Amino acid sequence: MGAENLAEIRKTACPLNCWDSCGFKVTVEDGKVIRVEGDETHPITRGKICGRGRMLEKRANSKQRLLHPLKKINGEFIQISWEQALDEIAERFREIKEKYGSTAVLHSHDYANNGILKNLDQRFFNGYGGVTQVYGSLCWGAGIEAQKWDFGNAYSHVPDDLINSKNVIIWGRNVARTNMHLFERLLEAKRQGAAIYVIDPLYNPIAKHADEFITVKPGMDGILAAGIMKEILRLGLEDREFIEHSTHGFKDLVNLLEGISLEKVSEMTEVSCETITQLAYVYSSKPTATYMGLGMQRYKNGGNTIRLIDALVAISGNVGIPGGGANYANLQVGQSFAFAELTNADRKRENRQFSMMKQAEEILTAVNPTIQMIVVTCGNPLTQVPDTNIVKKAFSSVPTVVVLEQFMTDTALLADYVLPITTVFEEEDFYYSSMYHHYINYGPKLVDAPGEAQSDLWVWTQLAERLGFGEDFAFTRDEWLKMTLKPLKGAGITLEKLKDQHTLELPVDKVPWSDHKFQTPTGKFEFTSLLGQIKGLNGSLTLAVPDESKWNNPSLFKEYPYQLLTIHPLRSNHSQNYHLLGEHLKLKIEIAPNIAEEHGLSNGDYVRVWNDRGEVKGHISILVKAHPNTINIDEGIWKRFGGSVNQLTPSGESDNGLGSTLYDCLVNLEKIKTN
Ligand SMILES: Nc1nc2c(c(=O)[nH]1)N[C@H]1C(S)=C(S)[C@@H](COP(=O)(O)OP(=O)(O)OC[C@H]3O[C@@H](n4cnc5c(=O)[nH]c(N)nc54)[C@H](O)[C@@H]3O)O[C@H]1N2
Ligand SMILES: Nc1nc2c(c(=O)[nH]1)N[C@H]1C(S)=C(S)[C@@H](COP(=O)(O)OP(=O)(O)OC[C@H]3O[C@@H](n4cnc5c(=O)[nH]c(N)nc54)[C@H](O)[C@@H]3O)O[C@H]1N2
Ligand code: SF4
Ligand SMILES: [Mo]
Repeated sequence: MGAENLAEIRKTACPLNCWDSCGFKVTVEDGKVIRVEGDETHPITRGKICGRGRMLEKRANSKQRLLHPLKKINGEFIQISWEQALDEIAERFREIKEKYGSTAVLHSHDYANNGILKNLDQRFFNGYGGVTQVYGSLCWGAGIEAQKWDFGNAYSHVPDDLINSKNVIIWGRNVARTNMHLFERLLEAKRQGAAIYVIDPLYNPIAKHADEFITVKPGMDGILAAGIMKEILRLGLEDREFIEHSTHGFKDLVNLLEGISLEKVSEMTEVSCETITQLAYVYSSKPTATYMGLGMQRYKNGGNTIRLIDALVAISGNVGIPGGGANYANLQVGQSFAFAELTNADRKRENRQFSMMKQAEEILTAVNPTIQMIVVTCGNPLTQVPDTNIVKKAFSSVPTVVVLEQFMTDTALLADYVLPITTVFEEEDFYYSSMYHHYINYGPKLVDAPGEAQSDLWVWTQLAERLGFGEDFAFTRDEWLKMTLKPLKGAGITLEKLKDQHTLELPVDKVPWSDHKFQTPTGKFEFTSLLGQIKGLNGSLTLAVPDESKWNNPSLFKEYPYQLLTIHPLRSNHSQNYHLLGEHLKLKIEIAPNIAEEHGLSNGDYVRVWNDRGEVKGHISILVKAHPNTINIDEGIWKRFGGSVNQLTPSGESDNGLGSTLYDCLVNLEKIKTN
């Protein structure tokens, strides 16, 4: 019998934190995953996946996988048994709670795995009594909060609705790289006659397919939206009916727009007046869909940026109509599941929160209690959290650091205990993303984990037993999965059906807000936000600009004249694949042509990029059509390959407090003489 006959093809799903949440067809042979492909029956994936999805096979089978629990003794890791690791960590938990209180433990995490059961970490920490948690998001926090202020929630149209759009604006979303199935649908829409406009400081691959590419100065999209709104109002193209009946605070918006001239908008955004007027006509020639990305809200003024774009979508009458929408995220997806029950929210006794962005500063300054232990799950803060040098100092200052990981990352290297964790193919879960589409995917366990790797859930179960609340975890995988799906019973979604069909459509609103009933305090779309005011913040729209800019910080700008973007890498989800891409990786520094001219640089030249926070070195690549004075270095790079780029980035919080300011970053650059 040939080897092929032993191979079996199984369906599962991509666990990566990504817009697309794909369905997989995986070939399993001799107890190993040997190939990962796209499921052609999946309504979004339609047989195609990206390189990151295919690389999951390499991740799972890598020789670099962590196989045993490790403990650091005198600066060196030694292998210990699970028994010893769990006993010692449980003892630390007990001791810390007694001496300092449970919030002396910090749970530092991100969302590296979209499995629903990954949220059981919260159940563990709640059962323990409540730890210090991180709030806000490096990823999309400013924009989510902005849409909650405007609409009451952050909802997108379903992917199929794109077919109804006459115009599509891709505003700061690098779709060909980060959201491939939207990219494919855009090409289809274009073939069927839709016009595509791309607004971005970088000439990314979707820009190449656009009817028009509009290059904008980074961080200035809110001002651009204000200029387009000014033109819509001047030309009388606004949707009066919607504004009158379904919005709150329109007068405040008009006053704001009167405070800036079109010429000033053009000068600040570096977009011509003609283009701004043209965009006013595009928005009014309905239906126009706006697909916003997350890059453009990682600025101090990020909340206002998204709010002004929402306002533009609203006044042009594109809210709640097929083919329209202010599409940013789709929280309807995550809101479908029974989170409170899964995480046992009521069990929490103590509570303290650190900002996700400033977790390092907060660790260093915490009192009553100080941080005694950090537990890291589904995250790699040493490469992904801004201002790496402070993050390193903070994590090194804490007596016990426990990292649950698949690989020896920069963060794991700093740990006292490293616990080896399974990959997607080695445990059962279901996967979803609240970013783009509304289908959930089932992922069965396909192979055994190598070495002694165990699931996160197994670790929580073991620790809970040792700490006396084992009954909180006394459920089978089926019982957990059923628990999360309970609210969907009425819609006919059951675990049996999900296991059988592998992909199910959630009962979401396909064209959100079509009834014009918004989830805001006034029930209307709010130009002036009551929620913002209730939170003690400025609920009015403002014409804010980035923090690190010539307007807000002229002396800094004099020293550091270039804007640094650190966008998401093509071949890796954040930091996840760099160690698998080969040891000869070169850090690439992409620059706008004017910077190359000013410094006499050519492709391949070796340069240093720096600011007051840190520096990185790498090789020049000149980007055609990039906005002047703009630099990009892809994020996610490990220390050993010249990273992290977050050595340069600021740990600020966005205007509404919940997002990061990763791209609100000025730097300088110089050529390094290598001979
Ligand atoms: N290949 C790949 N795909 C991914 C990921 C990955 O790491 N790798 N990560 C996933 C995750 S977690 C996320 S959050 C998403 C993010 O998906 P995206 O939002 O598409 O990507 P980002 O890299 O966050 O943002 C980069 C885009 O924003 C643009 N941009 C930056 N600043 C500005 C600005 O001021 N104005 C405008 N108009 N545009 C701006 C950049 O030029 C770039 O086109 O991608 C997901 N998909
Ligand atoms: N400069 C800059 N920094 C950024 C960004 C940027 O654009 N620029 N983007 C930000 C964004 S959008 C995001 S979402 C964050 C992402 O930040 P992170 O989520 O921290 O980044 P990842 O590299 O995806 O992964 C974290 C780690 O989780 C591990 N992991 C994967 N699956 C599991 C699992 O099932 N269990 C456990 N215990 N571990 C697992 C992986 O091995 C990996 O080392 O980064 C942010 N940081
Ligand atoms: S990373 Fe995103 S696009 Fe790639 S396979 Fe996974 S879900 Fe699909
Ligand atoms: Mo993200």
